[in-house]
Amino acid sequence: IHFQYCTTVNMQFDLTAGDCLLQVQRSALQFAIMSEPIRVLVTGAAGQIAYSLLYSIGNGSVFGKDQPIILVLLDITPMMGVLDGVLMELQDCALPLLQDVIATDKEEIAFKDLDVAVLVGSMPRREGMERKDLLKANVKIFKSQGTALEKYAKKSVKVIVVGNPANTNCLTASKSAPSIPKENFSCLTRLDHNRAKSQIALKLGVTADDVKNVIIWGNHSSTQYPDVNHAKVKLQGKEVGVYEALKDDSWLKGEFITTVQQRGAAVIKARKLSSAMSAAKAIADHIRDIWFGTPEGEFVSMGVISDGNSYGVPDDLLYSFPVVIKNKTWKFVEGLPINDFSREKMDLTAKELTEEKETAFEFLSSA
Ligand code: NAX
Repeated sequence: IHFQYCTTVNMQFDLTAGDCLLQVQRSALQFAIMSEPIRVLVTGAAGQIAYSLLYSIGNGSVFGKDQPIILVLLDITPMMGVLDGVLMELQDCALPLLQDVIATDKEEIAFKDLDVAVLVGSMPRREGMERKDLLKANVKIFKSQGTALEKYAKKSVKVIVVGNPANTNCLTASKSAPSIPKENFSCLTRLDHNRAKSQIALKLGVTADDVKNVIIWGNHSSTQYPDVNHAKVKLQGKEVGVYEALKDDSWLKGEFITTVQQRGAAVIKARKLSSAMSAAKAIADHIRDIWFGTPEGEFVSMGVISDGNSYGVPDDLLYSFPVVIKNKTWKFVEGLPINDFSREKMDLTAKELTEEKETAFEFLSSA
């Protein structure tokens, strides 16, 4: 059935009264089905994470099967040839939801009228590069992209930062876009969250879906704290606490934590490339939850602005917390009891983020 063509002209002249009514009803249905397209930017679009991510966005797995999308791809000038190949492949996928795909190396084109910005591209750490040099290079990129968001994007834009150091890059972008609410910025710790879920599921011989409410606190770095004190697992149809189900405190307080913290490095060692498929899946999970909300009774981990949290994390840090999301707005999960073991680990990662922020801000004024 085609809903497109119910014009005033054919209603008046070409159709019988019955046909006309039917057409009008069909037209109304079309409006209900087809929403306005949203404009979604992915930076680092010629890179390996984007290569897995773009298909999920285009096929409706992120924003829904009835949400048309204008997809904007940004990368740096030397990568335009590669990006052209990605563009051709997206066209060849013949995805009905993709209304347009725009590939560019210009921020003023890329950031215009955005509903969603997924900032994946960043300066990678090269051999011999100091952490400070890496931060400096990224402050420059994320200040520039934050300024472009401020200038060109919708004020309602949702910004998801993936490029590392993700938390501090996200804070830099937010500071550079003061008219966009701070709450619209988040950084990806969902990959760490998914890794934690899977480690527990593997240990208990259940599926990842049977495990919920794990938490990643803090920085997306090796100081992150994967916490399962509040996590639940479904065993034989009943929900029980993970500590109670596993009865292996020394594993949970030792190897489990280091496995999750070091998982990225382990993937690089094995694959000679960093995580891409799992990173793209985590980005899709993160954005889908922002768009559609978290399931009742479940929370997820996300790097967000720490202002007003009740867990003793200093304000003005981009720190990963447990959050619930409704109507595209996140809220901290409140009132979880924190034991001494957790406190120490949460403070350690906050300290690292405070230091990263101070270093980044030294560069921010000069970038
Ligand atoms: P790739 O090196 O494959 O791709 C990065 C792309 O970004 C390249 O095409 C590069 O040209 C582009 N780029 C660099 N500067 C840019 C700029 N100023 N504007 C637009 N594009 C730019 O890296 P990939 O494996 O895709 O990883 C991308 C980023 O994700 C890295 O910073 C990586 O460390 C980070 N990750 C973050 C994760 C997280 O959980 N937060 C997990 C996965 C990943 O490690």
